[in-house]
Amino acid sequence: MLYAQLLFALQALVVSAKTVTYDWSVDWVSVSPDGFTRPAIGINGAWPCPTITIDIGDRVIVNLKNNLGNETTSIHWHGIFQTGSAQMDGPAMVNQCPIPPGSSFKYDFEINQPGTYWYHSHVGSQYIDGLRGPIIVHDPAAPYAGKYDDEIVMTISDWYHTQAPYLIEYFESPLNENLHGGSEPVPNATLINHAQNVQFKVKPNKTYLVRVINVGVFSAQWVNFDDHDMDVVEVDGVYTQSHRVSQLFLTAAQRYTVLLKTKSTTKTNYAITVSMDLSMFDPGVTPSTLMNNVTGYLVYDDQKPLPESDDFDYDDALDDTKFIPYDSQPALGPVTHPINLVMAFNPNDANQNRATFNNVTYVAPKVPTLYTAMSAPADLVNNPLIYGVNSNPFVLPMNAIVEITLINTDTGPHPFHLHSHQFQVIARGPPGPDENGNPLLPTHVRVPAAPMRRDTILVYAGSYIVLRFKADNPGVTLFHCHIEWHVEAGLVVTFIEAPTELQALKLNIPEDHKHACQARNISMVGNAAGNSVDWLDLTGAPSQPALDNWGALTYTPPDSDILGQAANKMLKSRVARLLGKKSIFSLKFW
Ligand SMILES: *[C@@H]1O[C@H](CO)[C@@H](O)[C@H](O)[C@H]1NC(C)=O
Ligand SMILES: *[C@@H]1O[C@H](CO)[C@@H](O)[C@H](O)[C@H]1NC(C)=O
Ligand SMILES: *[C@@H]1O[C@H](CO)[C@@H](O)[C@H](O)[C@H]1NC(C)=O
Ligand SMILES: *[C@@H]1O[C@H](CO)[C@@H](O)[C@H](O)[C@H]1NC(C)=O
Ligand SMILES: *[C@@H]1O[C@H](CO)[C@@H](O)[C@H](O)[C@H]1NC(C)=O
Ligand SMILES: *[C@@H]1O[C@H](CO)[C@@H](O)[C@H](O)[C@H]1NC(C)=O
Ligand SMILES: [Cu+2]
Repeated sequence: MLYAQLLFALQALVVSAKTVTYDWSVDWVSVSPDGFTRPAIGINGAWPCPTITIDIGDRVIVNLKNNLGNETTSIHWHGIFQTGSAQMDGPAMVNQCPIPPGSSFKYDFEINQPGTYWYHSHVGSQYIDGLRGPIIVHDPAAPYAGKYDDEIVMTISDWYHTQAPYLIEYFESPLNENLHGGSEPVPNATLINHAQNVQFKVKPNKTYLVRVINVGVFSAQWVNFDDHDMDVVEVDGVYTQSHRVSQLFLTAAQRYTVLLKTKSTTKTNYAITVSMDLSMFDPGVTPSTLMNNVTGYLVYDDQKPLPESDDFDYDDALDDTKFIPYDSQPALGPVTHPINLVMAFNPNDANQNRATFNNVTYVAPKVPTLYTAMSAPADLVNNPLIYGVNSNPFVLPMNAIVEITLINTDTGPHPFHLHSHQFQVIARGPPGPDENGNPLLPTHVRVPAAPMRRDTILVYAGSYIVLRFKADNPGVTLFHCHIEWHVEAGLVVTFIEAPTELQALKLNIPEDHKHACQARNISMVGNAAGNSVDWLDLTGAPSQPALDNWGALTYTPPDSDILGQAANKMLKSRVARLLGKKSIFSLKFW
C-alpha cells in the first residue's frame, strides 16, 4: 500500500516536471527607484529584474545575452544546489569564465528543492547595479500547502546612486584606507521591491504567504508589518516548525517566508517599515541624506488613507539559530574535516583594505577553479596546491563531514554564504569581543539535536560561528561573506568538493561556455597559474589585487562625509596621475 502510494507520488513528480525557458537580454536601463535617476542593469529592457517562478523538479533554462557593451557578466542562482551541474553555478573565474559583451551563454539546470531563492550577478560586485531577482519554487507537498490564500513576494535592498565600479575603486583605494580606515561605501536608500511606497493590496480574513528576500549588497534590515504578527515557515529554502515573530531581521542574501493573517475588517490600512542596520556603517561616513527607512503598505481599502509607520523594538530581533527545521534533521557527525577560519581586515603593502582568512586574501586564479579540477591529472586533483594559495582552497573528499569554525576578529558583523549546500548552524557566539578585545571563542559548544539549517548566517563582531555540512555534491563551492565590498576585499574561501567524483561526472561544458573563455584568452586547463605541464609549478598565479586598479573619475563623496573638500582634491589629483593607465575595468570585470 505504502509502496504503491510512493510509486504514484514518484510518477506524479516525473509527469509534472517541465522545462521553463527564459530568454534574457542583460541591458543598461535608466531607473529612479528613490527619485534619483541613474543607469542600472536590467533584463529585457526592464528593471526590477523578473521573478523566476517554477515548480519543484522543473528544469530551468536561461538563454542569456550580454548586451551591456562595456562589462562582462554572469549569474549565480543563490541557494540552488546545482547537483550534477556545478558548471552552471555562476561565479566568474570559479565555475565559469565571465560572459563577454555581445556573447550568449546558456544556463541549464534542475531545481529539486522548494522555497525562496534569488539570482544575482557574480562578476565583480556587479549586482550592486541591479542585476538581481527572486526565484520562487512551489512545492505541492510544502507543510504550509493549502494553508494560505495568496502569495506576496517582497524584496528588500539597499541602493546606491553611484555605479559599482566607481564605488569599488574608491573602496579599495589607499586614499580610503588613509582617510577612513577602508570604510565601505554607505548606500543611499533602502527599497521594497526596488521602489518606495509600494502597496500590497490585501483582503480581510485571509492568510498570505509572504516571501521576504534581502537582495541587498551590504546592509542587514529589519522588516516590520504594523500590528501584524508573522509565522515563519521557511528560512533560506528550509521548512521550519512554525515560529511566531513580530519583526524579521535579514542580512544581505537571507530569506524568510511567513504566513501573515489579515485583519477581519477593512477599516484601516497598515504601514510596512524596512529599516537598515545603521551599526554596519562606519561612524563618520554616513551621509545625513541616507534614506535608511522605507515604507510600504498593506492596503485593505484603497479609498482609505495610508498611515504613517509605527516605531518598533529593534532589539527584539529574532535569533535565527533558535528555529527548528521541519524535518528535525539531526546534527551531522562525527566531524571528519574540521576547518578553522580566522578572518580579519588589514591594509596590504599598497595600503589597500584587504580581508583575509588565515592571513590569505582571495585573488581569482588564472583558470576558473572548476576547470582546474576537471582538467587536473587524477593523482593531483586532490592536492590543494594546484588551486593556488590565493583561492583559499580546501579539498573535501566525498561525503566528508565538514565543520567550519569561523572566528571573526573584525569589529563588524558579517553574513556568510555557502554555495551548493544548506549548512547546519551548530553554534553562534554572542556579539564580542571580550573585555580584553579578543574575539570570543567556541569553547563550550553544545551541539543542538536538530540544528537550524540555512545558506546564509550572520557572525557577530568579535565572535564565532560553527557550521556543518556533508560534502556530497561534487563541484567547486564558494564560501564567502555576502557583503559585496568584502567579496571585493577577498573574504572568500574555495571548497573543491569531491574532485575525484567530480572528474567522474564528466560535466558537459557547452560551446558557449568555452567561447566565453576563448574570447578573453582564459585557459580552461591547468592549475591556478594556467600551467598544465608542471601542475605543481604555480609561478605566475595571481597573488595580489592589482595596485593601480582604481581610477574612478566621477566619484563625488557625500556632502557630510568627513572626506570633505581637501580629500576630494587629493582624490582628483591622484586620479589625474593615473590617467592614461590601463582601464580598471578590463581587470575588475575581466
Ligand atoms: C557602461 O555603460 C553604461 C551605459 O552607458 C554606463 O552607465 C556605465 O557607467 C558603463 N560602465 C563602465 C564600467 O564603463
Ligand atoms: C471576518 O471573519 C469574522 C469572523 O468570522 C467575521 O465576523 C467578519 O465579518 C469577517 N470579515 C469580513 C470582511 O468578511
Ligand atoms: C527610521 O530610522 C530611524 C533611525 O534613523 C529610527 O530611529 C526610526 O525609529 C525609524 N523609523 C521608523 C518609522 O521605524
Ligand atoms: C597570521 O600572521 C600573523 C602575523 O604574521 C601570525 O602571528 C599568525 O599566526 C598568522 N595566522 C594564521 C592563522 O596563519
Ligand atoms: C589572445 O591571445 C592571442 C594570441 O596570444 C592574441 O593575439 C590576442 O590579442 C589575445 N586576445 C585578447 C582579448 O587578449
Ligand atoms: C548618495 O546620493 C547623493 C545625491 O545623489 C550623492 O551625492 C552621494 O554621493 C550618494 N552617496 C553614495 C554613497 O553613493
Ligand atoms: Cu563581510
